[in-house]
Amino acid sequence: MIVDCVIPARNEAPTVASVVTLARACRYVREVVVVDDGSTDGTGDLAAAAGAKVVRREDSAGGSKAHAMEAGVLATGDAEAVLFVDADLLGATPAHLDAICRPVVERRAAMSLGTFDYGRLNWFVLRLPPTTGERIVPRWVFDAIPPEKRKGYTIEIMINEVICEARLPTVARVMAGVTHRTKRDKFGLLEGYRRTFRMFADLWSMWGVCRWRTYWFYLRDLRIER
Ligand SMILES: Nc1nc2c(ncn2[C@@H]2O[C@H](COP(=O)(O)OP(=O)(O)O)[C@@H](O)[C@H]2O)c(=O)[nH]1
Ligand SMILES: [Mg+2]
Repeated sequence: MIVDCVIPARNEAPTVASVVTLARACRYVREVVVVDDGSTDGTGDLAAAAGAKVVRREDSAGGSKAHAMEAGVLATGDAEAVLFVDADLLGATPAHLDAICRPVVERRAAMSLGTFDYGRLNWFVLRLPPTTGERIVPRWVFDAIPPEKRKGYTIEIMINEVICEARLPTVARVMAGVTHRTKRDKFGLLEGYRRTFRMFADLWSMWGVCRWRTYWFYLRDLRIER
């Protein structure tokens, strides 16, 4: 199975190079594509220097994480599956990404994902509707999301919807020791919380749009691996 890695990145200079290096070291990944939305901190150049193919969306006024992922999937050409990884990961190793890929490459699952390590809360986090950016899906899954549903931070919920409404199995695991630079780290306390609030408001807007049964199918067909 040909797997390419897509990394959406906007102003992620402190971490993007290490994430590209990490993704290139994943044994299942053929090519690493970074989609940079007009970063002002050299993110694109750092990604290219680390060995990524960089897609630049210069005029990204209407851009979002979802649009960046869409451009990344397009740039992967003939990849059969896409591993999405956020550009702000801390503490991840190639083994974490290998473990995420394996269930899909071995065709034991249609979607496989890793969640951040929340310690004692992991049991609970693993059973929430997943919003994690670290996941692998067959390319057709992304293509099946209607264009009007590819926006902002709700894109992960839309991926879940395609998988779960097709009654396909997911494997989830905790990425031990992995976290990310939070919006507070990136933007400071006030702006960080403002952006986090906006993201949760986006996700909240899915209430009534997404059906409860989708979550039920998710839990029913979920396998948690260590
Ligand atoms: N290219 C691009 N990447 C984005 C955009 N918004 C978010 N990202 C990237 O998507 C990933 C996840 O976003 P982040 O803000 O960290 O969300 P969080 O992890 O849920 O707090 C990071 O690598 C961001 O740089 C965007 O508009 N364009
Ligand atoms: Mg993040």
